[in-house]
Amino acid sequence: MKKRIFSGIQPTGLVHIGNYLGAIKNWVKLQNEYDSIFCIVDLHALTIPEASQQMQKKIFDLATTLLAAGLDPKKCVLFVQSHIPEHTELTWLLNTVTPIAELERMTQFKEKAKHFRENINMGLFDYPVLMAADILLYQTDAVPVGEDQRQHVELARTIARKFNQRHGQVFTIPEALIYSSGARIMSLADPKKKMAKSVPQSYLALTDSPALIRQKIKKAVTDSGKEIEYSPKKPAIVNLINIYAAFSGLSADQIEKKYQGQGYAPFKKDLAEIVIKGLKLFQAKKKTLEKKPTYVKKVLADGVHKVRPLAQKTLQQAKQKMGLI
Ligand code: AQP
Repeated sequence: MKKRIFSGIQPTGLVHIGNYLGAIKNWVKLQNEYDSIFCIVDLHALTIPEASQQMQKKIFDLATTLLAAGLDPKKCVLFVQSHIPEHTELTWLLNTVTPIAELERMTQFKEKAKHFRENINMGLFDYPVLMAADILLYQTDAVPVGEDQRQHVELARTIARKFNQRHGQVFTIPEALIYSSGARIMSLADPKKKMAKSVPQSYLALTDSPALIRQKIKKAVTDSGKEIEYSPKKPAIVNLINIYAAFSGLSADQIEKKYQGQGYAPFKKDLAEIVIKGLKLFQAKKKTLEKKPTYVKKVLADGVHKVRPLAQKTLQQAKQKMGLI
């Protein structure tokens, strides 16, 4: 029997190359080996102010992005989180075994609470428990994510263990599946922070035009000096080399050699062209899919049809163990 993977992505804005290299690119490969379930996590998105504006448009846009990037409905399942109500019901059950102290330690909560100071809502705090419910409902073996989500997957493991110990065995303990290449793509404006959808100057979107990609890469911050060096002293250049490596297939070492003694300008110029070329096919496929809303909606509806019985089965088991039925 194939092992199962589950992963999600929020319909919160333009998908960027961090999302692609850290998660989606791996999903496309893994769907050939694993029983694969991917989810557009609209309920998670609601924790951010204004997320509900044009939500249906954002969901459709994300679905076309994922399909154009290579998710194949014949090989994997894609669905929208809120279309399977078992996610929210299990969240409540899991809340009762989740220590508040664990949630208070979550880096993402601390960062988002700082960023959205006027909207530190309960959903933002409970975000990791909803994510645990997403993962545990499908008896997931592995969760392919970027490095920023490692802590949340760890918490899902803790919650599953606590539930199984207190109420009896129900949940598979999932593992994070994080690949070193592309796991943490940093902001183009500040290499100490991750590339993030909520910070427009930080990212290269998968849908950016060639002109915009050239402009953004030209403006991307660099470090002092002018050598192309893969060194901890040069975090901005390391980030650009990582992007170059991911799109070209060359190693950091090969890239360093190629640009020895040349300075930042020719390196950045080539990087822009490599990214433009790397996104060309994706962008054409996405345009075609945008003209097929009926097909895209059917893919999402079929996804619900395929996996809801699994979610219902796990929720029933959890409720039985907790004495609710
Ligand atoms: N910079 C990144 N490098 C590598 N992987 C990343 N991921 C996100 N940012 C990077 C991975 O992308 C997947 C989907 O992310 P998401 O949209 O569900 O979560 P997110 O972390 O909230 O996305 P953003 O872009 O960073 O948005 P905001 O601005 O809201 O924080 C996940 O697997 C994630 O690891």
